Amino acid sequence: MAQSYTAKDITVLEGLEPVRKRPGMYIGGVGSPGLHHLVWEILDNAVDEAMNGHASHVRVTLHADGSSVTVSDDGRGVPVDRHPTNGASALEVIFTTLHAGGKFENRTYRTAGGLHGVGASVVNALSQELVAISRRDGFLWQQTFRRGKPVAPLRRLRPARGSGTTIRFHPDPRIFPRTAFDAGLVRERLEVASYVHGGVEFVFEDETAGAREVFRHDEGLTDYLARIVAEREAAPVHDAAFLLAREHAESGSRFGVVLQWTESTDEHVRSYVNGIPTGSGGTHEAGVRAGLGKAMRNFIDTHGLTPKGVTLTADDIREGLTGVISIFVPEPQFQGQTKDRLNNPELTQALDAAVRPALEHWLNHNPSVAEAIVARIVLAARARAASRAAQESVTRKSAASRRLNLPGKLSDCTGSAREETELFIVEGDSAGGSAKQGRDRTRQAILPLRGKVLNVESAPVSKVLANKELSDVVTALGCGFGKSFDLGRLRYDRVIILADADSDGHHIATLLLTFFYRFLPALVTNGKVFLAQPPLYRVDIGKETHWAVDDAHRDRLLAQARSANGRGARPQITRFKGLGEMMPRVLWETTLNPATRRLLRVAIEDGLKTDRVIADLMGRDASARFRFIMERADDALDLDV
Ligand code: TSJ
Repeated sequence: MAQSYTAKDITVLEGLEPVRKRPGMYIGGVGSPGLHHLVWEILDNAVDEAMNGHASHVRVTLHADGSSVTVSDDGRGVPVDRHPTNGASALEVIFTTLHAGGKFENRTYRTAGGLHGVGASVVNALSQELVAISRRDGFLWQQTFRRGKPVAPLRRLRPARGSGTTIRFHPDPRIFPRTAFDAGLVRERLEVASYVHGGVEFVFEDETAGAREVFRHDEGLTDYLARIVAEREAAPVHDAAFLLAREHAESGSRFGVVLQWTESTDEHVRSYVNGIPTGSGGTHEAGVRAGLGKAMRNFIDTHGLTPKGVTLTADDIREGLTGVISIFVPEPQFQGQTKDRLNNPELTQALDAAVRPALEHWLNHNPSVAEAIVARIVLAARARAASRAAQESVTRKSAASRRLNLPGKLSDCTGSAREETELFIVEGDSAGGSAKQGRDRTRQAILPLRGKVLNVESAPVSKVLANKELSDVVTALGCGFGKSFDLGRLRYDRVIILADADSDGHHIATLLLTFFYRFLPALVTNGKVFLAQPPLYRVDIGKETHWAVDDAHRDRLLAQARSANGRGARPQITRFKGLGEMMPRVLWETTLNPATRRLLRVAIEDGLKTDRVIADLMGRDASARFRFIMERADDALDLDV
């Protein structure tokens, strides 16, 4: 469609002062992205000319001065005819008028990055100097601008063959704090352009480094995909890639999709919008995925290719998929923190609707390829099922090994049956040591408590769980905690608190009882909790040894001895400072041995009342704690278990 361009197509809108006043409004900022935006803007014009079939070469030169760049193409040359009313050339209008209308605004593919209508005039406005050259109509035409203003009218220079446009500009240091271009960034952009605009030759000249590179890929996206697959060292599952390219003239959009399945376990799809990478994907990627998924499923289903017992997920279908999606749309909308996600909603449906039948058609016409891809997908599904099974078996194992996760300081009993087993929770390491040596190891376990036991009465659950001593108790018991409590998982028949017979010991016992009552009440109501009764005194009368659990008990023993043998041998009384002082044998005889010991079973008579009593005692009055353990425990007890 041969269209001719004349100056009358251009509508004059505005001067360039606003651009210099607020550059950020037009290029996003004056930092590096803004600076490079100038290059992309000019480059886009040349690429457009190439995409419209009028140019085949685009060249970008970073000059040795480090802060000027030239972009040129071998297209038709920017029009130079005079505007009928104001007498200015078309070229001058293009460079001096903001939002110049006419053909230029209808340029099919506007630059991305969320900035619209940014044109050559913006670049000109922000350039210290810009020189525009158009070769056209047998001559070379040139005009120079400073900060957006023409230095002189367009001049016709010497006669010249061929046609094309060459623009050199120096970003204005009054606008940009840094005017040096990033060669790597420009190079990358040109390389991608050479893939998404297959057949166009892009030359990158970096005079600052004395380097020159030519990028040209006649097969465009297909070449790009081959390179990605090779770089990733992913063996392709099939030879020829699936390629779909479409152009929609009315909406001014076009897209290319190229896909290939590989043996890699990842999915690797790159997408671009107007030649800009969309690293976070977006609506275009979603559309391709949807269409692809439906096409594969439909193909697999209609040919009955799913083996029995295998379910295919979307992830299975895309495992090993490598692809490139490139779309060009007039008004891209970007989203996200880094603006690298496309958000035009209409594109999902459009791409889905295009990819699905095309891919199905391709599969149906390439049966051996289709077979290889389906085999790959089934393999992915099987591998996933196998890995899930392995995962589950690991989880089961870890449930079984929970026994191995018992607290390190627990000396567990060695017997395998739970009947008649006991867990002694012992205050202090040395007492724990004596108990460990003195116990019946086949059925008695010892858990020494070292640190402070938290008063749980007013503590939040999180704090209770964070308390090492209490969490060790819960772990050793194995029956869970709070809502997840399960008496069936209790690892022992009885839980016995073994504390010193002094007031500190009572305090510890009280704290533990409070904890049980608050967080494992079923343990108490089921009669699983006991208090051991270690002796406070050893009373030796002649050859006999007696143990007294408290002062009254001692006095009774002494009275018995006096009445039994009159003057007799003088009784020897030893007061134990703590359990740790007791010989293991003694501890066994007096406290651990089920045949001779006395235990107090803890019971709850009245839940509500106990609740209040515990709250009262543990919440406030320290002296009452002692009473509680002595009185309550005593009251509520069956003795001699
Ligand atoms: F942006 C720019 F103006 F600075 C610029 C434009 C920069 C560069 C590097 C290239 C171009 C450019 C513009 N290359 N080719 C063109 N083509 C036209 O402007 C053009 C030529 C002829 C006709 C026609 O209808 O005859 C129409 C157009 C748009």
